[in-house]
Order: sequence, then structure tokens, then C-alpha cells
Amino acid sequence: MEDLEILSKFLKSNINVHPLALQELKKNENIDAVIDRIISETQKAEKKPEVITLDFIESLHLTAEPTAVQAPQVFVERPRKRFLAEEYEAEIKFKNDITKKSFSNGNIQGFVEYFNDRYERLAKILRGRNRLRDAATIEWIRNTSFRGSVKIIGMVSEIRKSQKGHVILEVEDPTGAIPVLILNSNRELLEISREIVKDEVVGIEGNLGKSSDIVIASEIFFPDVPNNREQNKSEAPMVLAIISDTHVGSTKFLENEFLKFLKWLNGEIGSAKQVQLAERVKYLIVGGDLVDGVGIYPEQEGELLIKDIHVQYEKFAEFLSMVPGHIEIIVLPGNHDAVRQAEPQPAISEEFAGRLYNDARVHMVGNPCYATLHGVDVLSYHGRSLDDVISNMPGMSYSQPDKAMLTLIKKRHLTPIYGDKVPLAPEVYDYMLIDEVPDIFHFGHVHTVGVTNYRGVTLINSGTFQQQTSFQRKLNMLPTPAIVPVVDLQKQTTTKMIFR
Ligand code: D5M
Ligand code: FE
Ligand code: ZN
Repeated sequence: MEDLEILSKFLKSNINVHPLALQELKKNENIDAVIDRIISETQKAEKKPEVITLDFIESLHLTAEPTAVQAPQVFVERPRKRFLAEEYEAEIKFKNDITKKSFSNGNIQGFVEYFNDRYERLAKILRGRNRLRDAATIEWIRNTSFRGSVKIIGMVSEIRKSQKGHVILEVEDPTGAIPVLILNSNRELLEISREIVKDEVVGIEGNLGKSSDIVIASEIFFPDVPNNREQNKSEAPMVLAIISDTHVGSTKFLENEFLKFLKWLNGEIGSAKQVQLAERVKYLIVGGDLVDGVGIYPEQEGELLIKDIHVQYEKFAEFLSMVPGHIEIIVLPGNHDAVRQAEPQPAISEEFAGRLYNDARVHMVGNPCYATLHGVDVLSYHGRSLDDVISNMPGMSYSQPDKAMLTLIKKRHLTPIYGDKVPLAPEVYDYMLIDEVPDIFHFGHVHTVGVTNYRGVTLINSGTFQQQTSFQRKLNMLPTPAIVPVVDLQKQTTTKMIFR
């Protein structure tokens, strides 16, 4: 039987098991019977033990003789040893934190500059690809008498389907606009075009027909991730735990499961291997929706346990104070937090999260946030644009957040679609653009866990600690709560820890 399976049997009766006791238990052939016996013994005990220790098991005389090295008195009641992560200084660098920037007021000029900036920076990435080095301007194409293969880099302003099933993209660059035709006979390209969304920048190779008025596409390029990318690794054996969407204050917040996560961080529960992993955790990222907020959706009041947002943040801070002191915590906001909704979002303010500001190891940052942790680049974004991607793109679903995230990293943009559900603030600089490919690409928001690796980038959705809400039930959304992705920054491997 797997460690986790054994632990979950105990956890169902609210009992934790010391790692050494777990090792001892596993020596039993008839482990199911042994577990039942232990659970019934704990019910009988005068003072119900919170943790099953080696001593307790031995007092029941049901395990094999401990070997000399495992003499119980050596291990039980020893002082808590130093965690490996305590031996290392944190190495955190933040790039481009929007919290420190001033925001535009969203006028027309800001809007024009915003799209220019988006175009120029994505075009630069596209032009870096061999096949697009010699891309022409749309103005040149419009005026040329040349007939043959041409390449353009343009922003998609419109996507239409003709009655015959051809796809027509209206494409713009700073010099002009031109329609691009994807023929219904080109199955492969038609399939690729399903991933194209409005306002993204793509490269197109195609042919000019009789006139210079339309390009018949033969190939489409996304900015994408270079295919020879080496993933950065930490030299030190440091570990990063990633959570989001705790929704403290909601009646659906899974407090017991969250406490289990905190106990694990403290080395109090889990198998020997899992405790060793906990001892290496140096960083914790909280990817937004810390609290459920107030007045976020219609009839939310009925699902709120704490109706005052300040108290919700107090409670959240109380939980974070249980994180071991040597762990650095990065906190970004989500759409339920008390901060402007338009993205990029600044950090949750001191007015609401004062207690978090008083904790020196808590870094309050904006959304999105680009951080380097022990040499590993992490891009964290709450993930609201997943709603737009999932509703606009065929083949996407809430149950596969990593698939939707993959299409975004290929577009090198966190929020490619402008003016749908995600409110975007038109800054003069597009903060949502992914100039530098990170080693870890982290989102939350959709409440489902997903992990994938793509060309040296680990894509992680950190799920939630909130049970399905009535709203999500109506939409048939199935959250995967109380699962925490834990990244070994030295090996670049990710474990999903289940706290149910
Ligand atoms: O969002 C949690 C999940 O629920 C996320 O995938 C979106 C979905 N959700 C929540 N509210 C709405 C509305 N109003 N429309 C569509 N989808 C929604 P969270 O940000 O935690 O509420
Ligand atoms: Fe959420
Ligand atoms: Zn959210």
C-alpha cells in the first residue's frame, strides 16, 4: 500500500501518523487490519492521540520488532531538528513589479500606445525566428507587383468564417491592414487557426494571388518558446510550494485541509519522504484569491462565513503565520481580492492586508509577478484570462488548465484577447506580454490543478482550497481542491501533494 493511501485512511478518522510510525506500520503484512485496529484503539484511548507515534504502535504489540537503529526512544520526543531550508539564505529577485509603477488613466492615447507596444514587442520575438527574418510590411505587400510567397507579422483584428468554411483573418501592422485567407482545403492550417484569438500577434507566410488585396496563408507562426530552451535549475536543494484561491471567508473554504497543508510544511505529517520534501521548502507562492471578498458575485452573501473583508484578510494572515519562519512567501492578488480589477493589478494594499505587511518574509506583489527564486525564473499570474481562452477556443476546458496555459505561452501573452471578460488597463507598456520565457509558468483561478512541461517550461495550475460553489455547480465546473503542486527547484520535478 502506498504511504498516501495509508495516511488518508488515518486522516479520514482525523488521525495523523508520525513518519517513523508509518515506516513501522508498512512492515505488516495485513496492513488493513492493523490500521483498523489502531484506529479503534485510538477511539478507546483516554486521551485521543493526535499523532500516532512509534511508541503508541509498540504499545499495541502489533508490529515487528524494531531494529536497533530504530530504537524508539531515540526518535520519539526528540527536539525538532533544523530544516534543511533553514541552512540557506533566500535568493529572491523581482522583475518589473507593477505595484511600483504609476498607472495610466485609460484614455484613447494610452490605448493606441498600448497596442503599439504590444505589436512591437511581439513582432520582435517573431522576427527573431529564422523563417520570419525577412517579413515585409503590409504597406509593401499592398503596393507590390511581385507575385509569390510573402511573409507578414501582424495583429489579428478580426476572425471570420466564410460560408464555404474558409477562415479569414483581418491582420494589421503599423503600415496597414490586409485580409489573410485560410482555405478550407488546408486541414492542417485550419486546425492551427482554431487557436488564433483576436488581438494576438502572429507571423504568416502565404501567397499573393492575382491582386495584392489578400494573402492566401500557407503557414502560421506563433511567437512561441524556443525549442532548444534549457530550463534553469537551482544549485541548492530548494523547493517551492504553490497555492492559490484559498477563498478564506467562504463557507466552502476547506479549513481542515488547509491546516493539513500547513502541518505538512511544519514537518508534522506525511511519509518520511514527504517530510524530507517539506524540510526543503524555501518558497511559497500564493497566486491570488486569498479571500472570498465581499460583493464579488450575485448572492455571494449566502456562501460567506466571514462577511467583513478586513476580517477575511486577518484570518488569512493568521493561517500564513503558521508557515515556518524560514519560508519566504510571495503573495499576489486575484479577482476576489480587495484591489482594482483591471489587469495588471497592483499588490493588495496595507489597508486591507496590514498584518501581511508586518511579516518580513511576506512579499506583497502585483499580478502578474515575475520573480527569480534561487536562479529559477517564475512567472505567476492569477489566471483570469483562462476564462476567455476556454470560452473562445474550441477544445479547451476547465478540467485541463495546463492546455489553455500552453496556448498562452505560445502566444507569449497572458491576456491576448482585449475587451472580453478580463478587464485590461491600457498602459503605455504591455505588462501582460511574456518577453522572457520563465522556467515555471504559474496560474490559478480555475480551481483545477494541472502540471505539464513544454520546451523547458513547467506549466502549473495551483488549484484551490475551496470546495465547489453553487455557482460552479450550475456551470458543471469540477474543482480539484486541496492539492498543492510542489516543485523541486534543483531537479525541476513537480509533485502534487494531496491534503484530503
Ligand atoms: O473563479 C473560479 C472559477 O469559477 C473560474 O474558473 C471562473 C469561474 N467563475 C467564477 N465566477 C464566474 C463568472 N461570473 N462567470 C464565469 N465564470 C466564473 P473565482 O475567480 O475563484 O470566482
Ligand atoms: Fe478563485
Ligand atoms: Zn479567481
